[in-house]
Amino acid sequence: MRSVAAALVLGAVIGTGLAGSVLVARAQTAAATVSIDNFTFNPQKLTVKAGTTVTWTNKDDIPHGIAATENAFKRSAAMDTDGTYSFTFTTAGTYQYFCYIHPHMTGTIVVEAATGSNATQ
Ligand SMILES: [Cu+2]
Repeated sequence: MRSVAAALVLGAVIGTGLAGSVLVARAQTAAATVSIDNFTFNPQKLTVKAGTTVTWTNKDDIPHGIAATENAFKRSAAMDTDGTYSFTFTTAGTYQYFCYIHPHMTGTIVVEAATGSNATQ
């Protein structure tokens, strides 16, 4: 009887763990990318839902770095060729950013509030 009870407890723990993993995986599926090519952010303006992780990739042969106007989000380290920087936007709003090495390079991330429709997109 003890072993049956232990198995039931173990099953419940495993089941709970799996459910937790699925929830975590779903929460992390929202992702978007911005490439940096020829001193230009592409797309220059990106609209995402709150909770989306945006990843910038430097496709140029010279370093670039991401910094938000008024430090609205954490700045990147300098990215060499094929270097990446990711930030997860959890708060709705419009985020202007620029390359702190070449400040004439600018871009915008628009973060919309996450809604129920987010689940089906
Ligand atoms: Cu740059």
